[in-house]
Amino acid sequence: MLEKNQNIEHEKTVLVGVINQQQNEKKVQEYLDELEFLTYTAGGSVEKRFIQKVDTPNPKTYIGSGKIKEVEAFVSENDIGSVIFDDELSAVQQRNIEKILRCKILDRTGLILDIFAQRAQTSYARTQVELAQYEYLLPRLTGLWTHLERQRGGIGMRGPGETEIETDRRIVRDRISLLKKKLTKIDRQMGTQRGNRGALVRVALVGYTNVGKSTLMNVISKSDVFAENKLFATLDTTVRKVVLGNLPFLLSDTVGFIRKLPTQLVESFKSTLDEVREADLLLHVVDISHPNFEDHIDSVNSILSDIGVSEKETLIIFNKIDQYQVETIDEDDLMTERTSKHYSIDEWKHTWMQKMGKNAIFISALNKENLDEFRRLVYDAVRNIHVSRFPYNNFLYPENLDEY
Ligand SMILES: Nc1nc2c(ncn2[C@@H]2O[C@H](COP(=O)(O)OP(=O)(O)OP(=O)(O)O)[C@@H](O)[C@H]2O)c(=O)[nH]1
Ligand SMILES: [Mg+2]
Repeated sequence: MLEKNQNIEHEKTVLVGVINQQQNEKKVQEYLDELEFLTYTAGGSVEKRFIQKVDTPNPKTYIGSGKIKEVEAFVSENDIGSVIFDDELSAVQQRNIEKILRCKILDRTGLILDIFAQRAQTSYARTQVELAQYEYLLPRLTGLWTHLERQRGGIGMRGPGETEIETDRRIVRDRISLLKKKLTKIDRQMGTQRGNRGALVRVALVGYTNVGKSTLMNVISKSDVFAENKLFATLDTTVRKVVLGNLPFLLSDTVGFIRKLPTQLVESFKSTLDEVREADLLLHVVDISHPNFEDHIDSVNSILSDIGVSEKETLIIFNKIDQYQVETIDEDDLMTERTSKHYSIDEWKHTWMQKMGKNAIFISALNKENLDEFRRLVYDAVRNIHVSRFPYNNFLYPENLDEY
């Protein structure tokens, strides 16, 4: 499904998902599609998916014992390096499964943490990720992976190494409190920096990972932020001064969100997310060409409310309209029910205009479609905030961006 880089040897993996009351087969497949993209981002290739209907997870092995045997046969016949579960495993389950399958066992959280570790560029991002990894490890310190010494390295093995894991919880706790102190200090510095930025209106790009936030940042601020078709391309926040007409404001691009973003990450990325928390205006970017974009909107909104910013003024930016594909129903097909999957872009526009009024817009950052309209919308919103703050200089900024 995903293009694979021929030059890199991908670690072979297997994915495991379960069907239960909360998630039917279709949902599980969608979640596994995303897990596959995460795996690919981490440097793995997916050889097979195992799905089982599980009403109550087996306390020992999460999935049933018959299914585990099936997975085991596949793992040993196909030289699999990691088995990745979409759902969170307890320490006990992880250890038991590992004993049976004799390869690395990861869950979604562990995989996301691994990608973050791989992607963290600055020492600040690295410190934040390291803290999150230790907090994830602490309850799992049960001699995990100690018999896997021969297979060290690869997915799930970046970051805190085995020596710490084997020795003592206390060392990990000490390390956690040290990292926390270090972060508190950096947080304070970052807070001061943000305070020094003066009275400029602050706008933050937010959204699910891979929706095009950095691409949009680049086209509107003429900057050069790293963007690519993998998950979590951006970990560090970039802030740029943007001028529309002659109205200056600050635009920040930050880490993307994902379903079940590990809570450890949300906590340790506090300062990165402060940029969002302290913004005057949010641009919620959505990839409308993604089949699950509505779920993505919900995930983002729920993370926003977790970090305490649900009431902020928000424009919703539907990106990638160039890539949007509508599902069609054949004329003679009388069985398929027409759902939102069959909406045209115009129908989506109509739907969202009704929900959000003028605060929704449809663009392509890549093909630069509708960007003037986008600039006008952002200008209006920023101008309103600016003028309400500094009523005495509103004459500086015409009501309409076109009047420049
Ligand atoms: N077809 C199409 N692709 C786009 C558009 N905008 C961005 N992309 C592509 O989408 C991929 C992700 O873009 P990014 O800008 O890195 O996305 P992001 O939201 O910053 O992602 P993270 O930093 O990983 O959260 C890249 O391959 C972009 O080229 C668009 O309007 N149309
Ligand atoms: Mg980005």
